[in-house]
Amino acid sequence: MKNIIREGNPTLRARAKTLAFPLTDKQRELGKKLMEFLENSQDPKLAKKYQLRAGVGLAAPQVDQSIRMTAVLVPDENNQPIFKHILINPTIISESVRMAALAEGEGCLSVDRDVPGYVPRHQKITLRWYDLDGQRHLDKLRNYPAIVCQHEIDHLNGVLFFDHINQKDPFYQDDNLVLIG
Ligand code: 4LI
Ligand code: NI
Repeated sequence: MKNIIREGNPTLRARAKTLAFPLTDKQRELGKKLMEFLENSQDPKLAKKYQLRAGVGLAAPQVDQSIRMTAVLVPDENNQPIFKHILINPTIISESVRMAALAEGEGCLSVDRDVPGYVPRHQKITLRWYDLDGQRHLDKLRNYPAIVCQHEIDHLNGVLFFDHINQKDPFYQDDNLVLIG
């Protein structure tokens, strides 16, 4: 299916280009493929069959396309999507002072090793983006979906999750950081 590039590939460290509307057919197809990958990766049978590692977000730079596009598919405990969108040119328009991190740390489909530590992110964000048809969207997110969107937007800016981990004390937790999960 998709060829996911790994840490060390310079595309992962580049600032991805803003997209212009209307999108090309190829760009629209790419958005749908990113989401399809996430759906398949979260399906235990398909994941096993195709040897896919499960993810809740996949950004275009991770498939070597340096454009500002990412798919996010966050399921709840019953596997129902709580946030499912293909984001074009996503922008965080406001963010909480309060920070949050996944208690178990973060993983990334482009990073094949385990990098332990807390990844502090804004607990709440207001996000603006465009869909494949160029329609504008605005949503307030908190906790897990907010963390995933920040991880994916980082990919559009050449940032990887471990860039945020405290080098001296990976599990340092200041008073402003709440743990999730
Ligand atoms: C199977 C089916 C434990 C370890 C817990 C798995 C369906 C880690 C968490 C999933 C961890 C699904 C995830 C992310 C973490 C860890 C991503 C499992 C897929 C949990 C998603 C982008 C960080 C996102 C919570 C090192 C590939 N995803 N777990 N982090 N899930 N998943 N990230 N952290 N410790 N990464 O990885 O998609 S933001 Cl849905
Ligand atoms: Ni990632």
